[in-house]
Amino acid sequence: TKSLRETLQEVIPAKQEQLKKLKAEHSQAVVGEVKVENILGGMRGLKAMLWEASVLDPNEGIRFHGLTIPDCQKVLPPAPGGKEMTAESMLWLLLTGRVPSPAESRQLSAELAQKGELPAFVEKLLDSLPKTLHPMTQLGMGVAALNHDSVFQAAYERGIKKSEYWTYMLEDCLNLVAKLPALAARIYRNVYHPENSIAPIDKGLDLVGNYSNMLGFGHNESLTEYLRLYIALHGDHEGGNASAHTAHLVGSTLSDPYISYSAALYALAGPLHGLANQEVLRWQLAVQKEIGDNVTHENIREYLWKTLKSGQVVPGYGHGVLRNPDPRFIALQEFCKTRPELQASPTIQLVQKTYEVAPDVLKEHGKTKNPYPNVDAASGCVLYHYGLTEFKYYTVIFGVSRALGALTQLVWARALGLPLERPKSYSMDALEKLIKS
Ligand code: NMX
Ligand code: MLT
Repeated sequence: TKSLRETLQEVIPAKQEQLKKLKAEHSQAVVGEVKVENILGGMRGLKAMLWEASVLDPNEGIRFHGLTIPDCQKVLPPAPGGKEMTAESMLWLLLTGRVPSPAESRQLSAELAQKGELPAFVEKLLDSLPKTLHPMTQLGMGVAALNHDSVFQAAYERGIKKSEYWTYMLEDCLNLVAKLPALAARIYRNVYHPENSIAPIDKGLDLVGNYSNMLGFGHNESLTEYLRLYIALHGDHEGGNASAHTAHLVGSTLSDPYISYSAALYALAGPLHGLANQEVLRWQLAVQKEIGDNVTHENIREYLWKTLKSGQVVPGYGHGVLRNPDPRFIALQEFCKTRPELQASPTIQLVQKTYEVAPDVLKEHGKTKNPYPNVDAASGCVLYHYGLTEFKYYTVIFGVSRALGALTQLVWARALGLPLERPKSYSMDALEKLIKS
């Protein structure tokens, strides 16, 4: 059994070599063009970023180091007694490009559990926040405050060689991943269940097992397994999505991973990005409130049109890159199919029925390039069914997960010595001049 650090030490030199070769032999190769529509259209489709851990195909969906979601479900080790891949297995794959053995994955679980407690001042900070402050705002604040103990920042101040950056970065990143469950669970407790105490970290459990325990759902094995799948699946979605890209941009200034990831969380907190899972539940509850539990396809069709005609987007549908149903949505649906109690749930049935109607409505509406569901269309409904009904909290769970990919890239960006990100911008006047020239 190798440690994560030893494995990374092993794989980094080859990647550094690959980058050197790319620079030396292909720096001037053309891989695309920049059109005015890219500049005006949120850089959609522009090939402009290096991102190691995953690549998104518009039709097929995400691959993590070449592995599809079903591949990962087959090969990544689950928690002892469970079936779903753990966050640790996914993190190991994202960081190293290798599938960990069960022993390696468990070793990482033990390390994270060891590091999982929060500093007292962060607990105090969270406890002092008003309950009415959105849980995502609180999460970003807690993550930023953890930079008090950043080893990267301290080492940078001391003066270290560029070649050593990644080792300090890795320590901070593991520390942050380890502390996210305690941070996120404390926010849940403070905002929704102040009467409860938070379970202590169990050193024998995986990261998500502990998270579920701390949220107060540890007794519900089905929900815990769902959370494992959810957190592994949301871990990375290549580099261009708003949260991952933000972490990468801020990290490129050599900010430490805590403040880089805090910034990313505030990108995730927007309704066009991660907050959509909260919005999906809000939308579903509004449908159920208006129509009751026996919602027909026709009812949904009407409600979809009502949403669209009032100028709002249908949350959970559409995507900046994907042009097919999101395989993460499919994986979450498959999870539901394995459990009869979920199949019987009106919330989960509504997700399925909406999926049967919405693509045609969106096609007829004619605006979105992708009329199919993204992951957010399904992710909240299982949580809701099992009693985690506080939907303003859902994006926090996404935030615990996205750290896996965003922090992986920060380690790789420092290992590869990637530069400060600084694209060129133009005013409309300057752009017109450029077009004429
Ligand atoms: N409902 C209604 N209209 C939509 C939708 C939708 N679900 N998706 C796209 N459109 C509209 C979009 O607003 C735009 O209209 P306009 O020309 O008036 O500005 C037009 O269709 C073209 O947009 P696209 O090029 O298809 O989509 P884009 O790449 O700009 O945006 C999303 C992608 C995901 C922001 C967009 O599809 C959306 O707003 N979806 C709903 C929110 C959502 O589910 N977000 C979650 C994404 C996944 N995540 O977890 O981050
Ligand atoms: C994500 O997981 O980040 C979302 O699907 C958005 C994206 O990829 O643009």
